Amino acid sequence: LKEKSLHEISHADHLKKLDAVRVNILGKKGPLTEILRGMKDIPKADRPKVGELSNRVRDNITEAIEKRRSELEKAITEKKLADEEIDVTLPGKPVSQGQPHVIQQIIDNIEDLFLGMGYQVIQGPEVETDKYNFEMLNLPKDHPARDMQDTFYITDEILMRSQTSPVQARTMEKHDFSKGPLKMISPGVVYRRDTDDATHSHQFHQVEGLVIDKHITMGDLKGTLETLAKELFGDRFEVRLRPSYFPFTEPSVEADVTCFNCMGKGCSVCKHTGWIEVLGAGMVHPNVLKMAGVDPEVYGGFAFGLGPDRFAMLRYGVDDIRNFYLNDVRFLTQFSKKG
Ligand code: FA5
Repeated sequence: LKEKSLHEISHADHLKKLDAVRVNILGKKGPLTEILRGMKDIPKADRPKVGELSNRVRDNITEAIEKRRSELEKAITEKKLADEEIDVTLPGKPVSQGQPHVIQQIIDNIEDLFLGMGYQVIQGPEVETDKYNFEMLNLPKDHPARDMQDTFYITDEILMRSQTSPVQARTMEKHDFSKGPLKMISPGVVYRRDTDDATHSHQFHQVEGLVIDKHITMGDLKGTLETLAKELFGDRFEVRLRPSYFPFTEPSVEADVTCFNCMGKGCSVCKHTGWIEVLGAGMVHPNVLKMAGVDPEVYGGFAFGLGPDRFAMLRYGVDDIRNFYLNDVRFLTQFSKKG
């Protein structure tokens, strides 16, 4: 019996089979239990011998089963590990990486340039009050120039800012001029009830710039704008300043850049003018300084507000501003920082 059992145990090739063998030999109906049950029919004198022998056989078999069980379990674990093995020498799957939006790339570029010239970068709220968006910028209620920027109103007093210029007023108010001049830029999103077309969006970006100090001149403004144009467009495009009107600057100018699409010849993108307007600027109006608590007899400065969306169109030859807002990844990945 022992030999037969040990043979069956060593040939059990998986755990279920081993268990069946165990039940067959050691179970209630197994041969060993049968022998022990039949003890009463054996002569008394032989009983201890038979008992001892059958116990030994049972111990041997139990031991063999346990040994075989751990062998089988070990084999299972080894197979599992072999299946899960990772070949670290295989080439990895390429992971597609995200990147800043092309307009954010232009804004980052502008920030780097101005930080290098000692400007601070300041953020302002997109939900603004009428006071900062208009009144503090020399645009009292019912001023006709308010129509220049058709505005989304939330209540009579609260609106979606139509320009980044309110950040000028907020910053001037807080600035301590005894500690030095004020030089800041403020990038952000603005909103207007403009009808969307190739160069207009109802939601777009602006970067405001402001410098207040003693003895600032129009020459400082011109030099700053030329540095900016060179940084962003290189020497490929011409920049022209033309007289304009903003209630918060006097005198005021607008800067145009050669239309990238027709290089000045005239096309539908530039409405046949040969130029694309990219920014408004001027010398800060004395009323604006006064309202912010700055003495216009002592201090003066320049301000500008540029449209990075238009800058991106010019730099990359994109003929419709709406492409920036459709968020088609095939369009956006063309402007990878690496490429
Ligand atoms: C202003 O918003 C003034 N706050 C700029 C300014 C600041 C002047 C400081 C003087 C001193 P304007 O409405 O022209 O000006 O807009 C400025 C720039 O924003 C434009 O030159 C253009 O580049 C961009 N822009 C204006 N409207 C849109 C639009 N609907 N979609 C895309 N870009 C626009």
